[in-house]
Amino acid sequence: MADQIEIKVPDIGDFDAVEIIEVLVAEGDTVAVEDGLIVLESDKATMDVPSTHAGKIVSLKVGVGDKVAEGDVVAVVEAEAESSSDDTDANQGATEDDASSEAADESEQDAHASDGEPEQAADDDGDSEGESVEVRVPDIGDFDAVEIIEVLVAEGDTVAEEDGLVVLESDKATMDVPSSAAGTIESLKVSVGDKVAEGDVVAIVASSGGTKKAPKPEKKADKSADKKAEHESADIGPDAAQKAPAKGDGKKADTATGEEAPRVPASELPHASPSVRKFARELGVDLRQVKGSGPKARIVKEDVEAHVKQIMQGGGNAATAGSASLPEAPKVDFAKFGDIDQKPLPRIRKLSAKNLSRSWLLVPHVTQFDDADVTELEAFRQAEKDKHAAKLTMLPFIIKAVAKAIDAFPEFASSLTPDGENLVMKHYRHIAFAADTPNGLVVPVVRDADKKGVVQIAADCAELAGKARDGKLAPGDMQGAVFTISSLGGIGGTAFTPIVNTPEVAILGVSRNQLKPVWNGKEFAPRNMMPLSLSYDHRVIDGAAAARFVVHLSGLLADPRKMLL
Ligand code: CAO
Repeated sequence: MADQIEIKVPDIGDFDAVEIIEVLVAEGDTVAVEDGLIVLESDKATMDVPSTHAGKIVSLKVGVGDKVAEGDVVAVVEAEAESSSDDTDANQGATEDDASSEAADESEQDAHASDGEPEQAADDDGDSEGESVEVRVPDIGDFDAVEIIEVLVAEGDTVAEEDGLVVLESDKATMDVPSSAAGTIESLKVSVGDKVAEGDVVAIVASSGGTKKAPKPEKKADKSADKKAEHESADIGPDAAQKAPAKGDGKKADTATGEEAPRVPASELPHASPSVRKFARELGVDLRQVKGSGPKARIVKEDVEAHVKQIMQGGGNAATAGSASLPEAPKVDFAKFGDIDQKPLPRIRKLSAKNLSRSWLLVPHVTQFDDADVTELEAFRQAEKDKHAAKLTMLPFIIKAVAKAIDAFPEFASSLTPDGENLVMKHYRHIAFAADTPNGLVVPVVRDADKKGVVQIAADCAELAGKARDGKLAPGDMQGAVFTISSLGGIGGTAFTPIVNTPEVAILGVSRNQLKPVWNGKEFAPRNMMPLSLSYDHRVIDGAAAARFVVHLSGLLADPRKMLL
């Protein structure tokens, strides 16, 4: 029988409570030994946590925004026989606990062996302008003599603090060594293929000031205090704690707005270092479309740059062809005009900003407006709303009606293939709804809305909205939607133009109901009208189809009995 193995965060060195910035797999995926499961980012480095066993992910224990430390369980893998990367686990009967306690013992030894934080030439007060700063390999935990697989800078390059200088790869992880100072690379001390260990000098940076505080050796002597301090500093960041879908790059969990791109099994994930994946993410590049020129077809930074250049020159795929290069936003010194301050964007807002701009740039949007007469529906809702455990708002009725309307217009549950040649028709009816949270916009998904009654959908919405508010949505809660509803009806407004949540092809905006005089053939009668704003991808949906869809949907909302047919 297959063993269920817990994959835990290894000794990741001088880090405590590190944030997960990317989840590379989803439950049900098959992974090989060494396949990255998640990407961690501290203030010192970005690193992958790879699987120690090959097999199927039966349970994923973390999501984007979670903070994890050594020993935390990342996932449970139903292991294939002979799959462990751990030599000590040659005995197939060994339990994961055995394996991990051995690993923990080893880590412990390493931790002691590596006591003493690498010293850096920077001043602790951060005022180091004009100084030469030695950037050294930090405490990288359970690693010794790790190979440099990529050098990201050259002498003379200007770097910002935190820019990756080299990428290290051990049998357990790939990680960047970032610069601890902003400035110019005065001299580079390593090259690809070199093996380095903690404390080795990677480069000397002529600091332009603002050097990051170098950790003192004595800090390491009191590791608990050190970890506490780091924990505190980690907490300064946006406490998003919001699990986003594991998707995009390997269903990269890097969107908070729901679907970004079809999830990719871990086995098909592009081979790239964390820094390159981060770079690609920042540019909105799907690494699966980039050809790797590095060893074993690994994608290097230049490949991503070349890919972007090709697209900007009009050589992209159908989805991006014709894009012209965009003018850069001007840098304005607002302080010239008055008092200002600056605050970091929460992670979720940054992620949704990226997805929204990509969608807005790539999708030719049209918005179709209509008013649905919900007089009968609202009377029915009022009569029913206190009879059920979950709050019966308009939203569950709208979700049900949309699922039903899609049955009549199935292209509203389609996606354009990236080459623009085909439509993927989806035969399931998972409907997403935008939820406003203190950390930004998230888009949880009600599954199989066509097969559920409105009361059940209301219960699902209440549960998902609660999880969204508490930052507890699991990756799976935000994946797989075919259509999104953005309801601002509880807030107000008469109409708006929502942005399609690509790769979906349409989104329904709902505004606040209004009593309006409606001509019934004899007289104006007061009717409760719900404003609908349907934005759609005009590459996939024609204006006539959109108008028919909205009219059909309005008909369902006007006479809820039709939803039963
Ligand atoms: N007209 C009038 N009243 C409406 C309405 C409408 N179209 N839609 C909802 N309401 C009412 C509800 O019935 C409820 O009233 P009662 O308390 O008297 O029953 C009240 O407004 C508040 O509803 P709600 O917000 O608690 O529940 P909901 O099901 O309507 O919405 C959710 C849930 C999660 C969608 C909502 O809370 C939310 O986050 N909305 C914002 C979504 C958003 O930000 N969209 C923009 C995305 S960018 O395109």
